[in-house]
Amino acid sequence: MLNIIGLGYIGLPTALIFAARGIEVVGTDYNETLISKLKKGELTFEEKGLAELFNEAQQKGIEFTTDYLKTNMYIITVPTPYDKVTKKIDPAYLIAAVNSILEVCENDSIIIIESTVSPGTIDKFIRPIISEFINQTNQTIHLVHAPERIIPGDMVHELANNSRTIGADSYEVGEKVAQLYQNITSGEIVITDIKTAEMTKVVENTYRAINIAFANELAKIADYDDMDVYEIIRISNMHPRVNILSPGPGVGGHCIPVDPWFLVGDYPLLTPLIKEALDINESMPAFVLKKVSQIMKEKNLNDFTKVGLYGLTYKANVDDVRESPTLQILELQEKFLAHPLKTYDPWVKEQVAVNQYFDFAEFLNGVELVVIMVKHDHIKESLEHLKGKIIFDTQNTIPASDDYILYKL
Ligand code: SAJ
Repeated sequence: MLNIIGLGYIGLPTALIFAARGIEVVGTDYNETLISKLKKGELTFEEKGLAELFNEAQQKGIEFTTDYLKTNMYIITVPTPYDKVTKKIDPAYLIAAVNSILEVCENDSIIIIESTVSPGTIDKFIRPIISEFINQTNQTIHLVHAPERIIPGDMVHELANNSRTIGADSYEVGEKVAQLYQNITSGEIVITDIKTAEMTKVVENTYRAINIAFANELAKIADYDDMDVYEIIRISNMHPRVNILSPGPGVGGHCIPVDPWFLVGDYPLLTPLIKEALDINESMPAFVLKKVSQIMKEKNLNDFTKVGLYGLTYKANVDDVRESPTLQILELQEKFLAHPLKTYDPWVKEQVAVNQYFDFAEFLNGVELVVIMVKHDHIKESLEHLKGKIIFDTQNTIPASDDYILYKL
């Protein structure tokens, strides 16, 4: 039996896919409300293909509980938050999960950590707990790091197809865990040591952060000298070895704006490129605000109540608002005691911003400048509602039209 600890954005889909593929799974979370929802068959967030996977997992008998189960195989998918000031990881949830597992697990258990951690975290915080337990009980416990790789918006497909990294202390244990993951993915499974596995995860997200930063810097150059950054990227990408990403209003989510800071924090003198890239990405919300104020001046719009931010999530077609560029803009405004701009997001049903609307027509009412922050499919399907408006499309998502005045990043 496989006990999966932490049923959030990563843990829930992971538990469901293992169960759907015929593994006996019990999902554990300390949040009673979440567990009672799951027991009733209600999903806790929206994700393509997740409802179907939930059905399959239920048919195969998946169980949910707030307890830790006695077994010999655990996967930990708890959050690993970071301190916003020091940028250091907070391993408290991870440590708590490991301690709770040790209270119930069988001898010779394997504890697989999927949560993202900074390189060295397992050696520094987790290994000492395990060593002490082994000394006291004479039992054997094996630690494994199998960093998650799935992208919100396409999680179910990626769970079933991505290649995986298994970091273990011995090849035998790595092989056993690789066999477990073979049940869910058709991708290649690579076995390495734990520290390398930790490092690859952070490196993968840092690679993406740097490439997004390059696109963002190009957007600033193009803006300064009146060029079309999208045309420049489109043409450059025709070169067989060039693949520039898209500029945007900032980088959100819990991974790409966060993980690279672990490297900057641990190796400050060796990471000038990474640090600069992160600073560029973090400067984008302020850049958008500056452009908004320029557009307002150009159009003689001197009333902020006539400006609305469309999109609160950190990217398109998900309901996740963590570190979203829109929330960053609102924080910036708050810092300067400015009245928060109107916001609307078709995917966000809970209140996350002060001046948030839940009805698109009400949001648009009185708004003359709509800033598209997120390229939800919804906005592309709602073009007729934008008639007569000024649009600042930070995501290059809607076509030029005589119906509205269009500005781009
Ligand atoms: N973004 C841009 N321009 C782009 C691509 C993305 O500005 O060209 C922005 C997005 O709008 C968003 C942010 O970057 O605000 C991050 O979005 P994303 O779709 O690139 O990635 P995440 O954060 O949803 O998921 C990433 C993935 N990592 C990589 O692609 C290397 C995913 O595979 C990881 O599992 C996930 O981080 C994680 O949990 O670490």
